[in-house]
Amino acid sequence: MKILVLNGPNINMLGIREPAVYGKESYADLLALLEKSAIKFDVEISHFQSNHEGALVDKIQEAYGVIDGIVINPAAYTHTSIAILDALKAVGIPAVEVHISNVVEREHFRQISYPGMYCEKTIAGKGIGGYLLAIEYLKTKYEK
Ligand code: CA2
Repeated sequence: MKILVLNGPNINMLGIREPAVYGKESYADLLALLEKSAIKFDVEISHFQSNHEGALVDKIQEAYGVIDGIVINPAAYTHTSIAILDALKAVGIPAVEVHISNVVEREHFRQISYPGMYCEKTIAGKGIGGYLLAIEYLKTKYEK
């Protein structure tokens, strides 16, 4: 099974500030966790991070016919991006939304998720461990 892990703006800066909200782990730690998850769940994992909405949309489109499941943390685009929602709908690939922080307990402006309207499941507030849970969910449900 092929899983694509997508991360939006500033996720590459994890660990340098706001540890109380996002934890102490860095983006490199997250990539190491993805490698471990690939072995643990016997899946092929590719990953992509961008600070640009269109680049994320391009990557979702490229996944069409190639990728079996998407794990996406759209970061701030969560709360604004109908373009990412439309791209997910266009490719029709099963997707799980991940948030490192517990967005439901945060500011009012973080309470809407456009990509989440497509995603089968949202995992929030579990730190970078949420990515592992999302991969496990996709593997269990869509194993090939
Ligand atoms: O909790 C999450 O995973 C978020 O998607 C993270 C986004 C935020 O805009 C979402 O509302 C929730 C922020 C990405 C990381 O931002 C940083 C802020 C300070 C230091 C390092 C990264």
